[in-house]
Amino acid sequence: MTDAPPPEYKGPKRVFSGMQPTNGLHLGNYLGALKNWVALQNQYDCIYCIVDLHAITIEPDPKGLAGRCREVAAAYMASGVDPKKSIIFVQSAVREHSELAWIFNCVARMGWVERMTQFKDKAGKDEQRMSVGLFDYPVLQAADILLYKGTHVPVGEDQKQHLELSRDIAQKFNNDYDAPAFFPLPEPLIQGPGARIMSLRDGSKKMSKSDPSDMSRINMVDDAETIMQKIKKATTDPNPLPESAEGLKGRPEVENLVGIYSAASGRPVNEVLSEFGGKGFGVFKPALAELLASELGPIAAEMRRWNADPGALDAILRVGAERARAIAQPIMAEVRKVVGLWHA
Ligand code: AQP
Repeated sequence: MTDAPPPEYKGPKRVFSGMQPTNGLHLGNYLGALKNWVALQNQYDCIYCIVDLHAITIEPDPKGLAGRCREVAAAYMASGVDPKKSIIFVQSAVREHSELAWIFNCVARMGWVERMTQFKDKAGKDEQRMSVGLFDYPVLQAADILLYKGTHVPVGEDQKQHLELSRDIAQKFNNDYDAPAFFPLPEPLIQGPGARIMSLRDGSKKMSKSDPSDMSRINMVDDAETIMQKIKKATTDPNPLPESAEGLKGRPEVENLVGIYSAASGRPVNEVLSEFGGKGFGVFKPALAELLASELGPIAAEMRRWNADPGALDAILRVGAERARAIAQPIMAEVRKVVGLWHA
């Protein structure tokens, strides 16, 4: 006898994703996530969160945290996330995220969470000195998504393993509580050459906010001159660009720059190489820097405009939180019943 497949989730399709308000956002955040978020708004109901509870897993920043949340909201909107179409809000404004995370802590297994490579990467040799919150980060992430019964999650490739954990948690919750298809199994939406943008200094490391070297990343607010300097100094090799994608194998830094060009221009890698193949970096790097400056320049200007008006940002985030609560609270009430928690 074979097991019957689990029943299908029949609820509405809903996109959920978020970013941490830690340091400034960079090109990886933009090409890997934000640019796709904007495109998805016309296809789905989208909820875009600023995950401040995640940000406190590394170090406290009580004076700067609220300001950083505003900056991330400004980056979302400057990139084209439209608060009339999508819900934009700050995670801690909806208390149910923490409540569902606790319930999921009791569903997730230690072995599952211990396998998460991002914790190992972030903790390095200092695992024992990391916060329990950093270890538990992917469980809170599962709660973020499933609190809204999110079905689709646009993220960069680095988040793929966390998404698989969210699916495992949803499945085990549905099984343990005999609540077939209560939670959907959220699908990652990981798209195109922007899904994995690497450090400009080391093609084996992802571009990251926490890299100590600012030369390793393009920040969304960098001006044209800074972008040019960083791209010119980006690690490459002495050979010209290859004529096709095959020739990028074993050249991770070159592959990264070509991938960035492709993601920013919307042109496939082979098309980029048919223009630049056989040419040296003296030609390609300035063209790439100009392309990035023309894409990021207007976004940075719009971010500055939003950042100068914190009252307007707060108003949008307040409305976003109300809309988010209106979805989350009834789902959390159902969860409490399913789990059998006291609700007299
Ligand atoms: N290098 C990247 N390439 C493609 N996508 C990326 N993302 C992050 N880095 C890259 C995507 O951006 C979204 C938000 O990420 P986050 O701010 O929540 O945290 P993160 O992934 O931890 O980003 P960083 O820059 O690496 O921050 P630190 O250094 O603080 O850990 C996610 O969708 C992610 O996939």
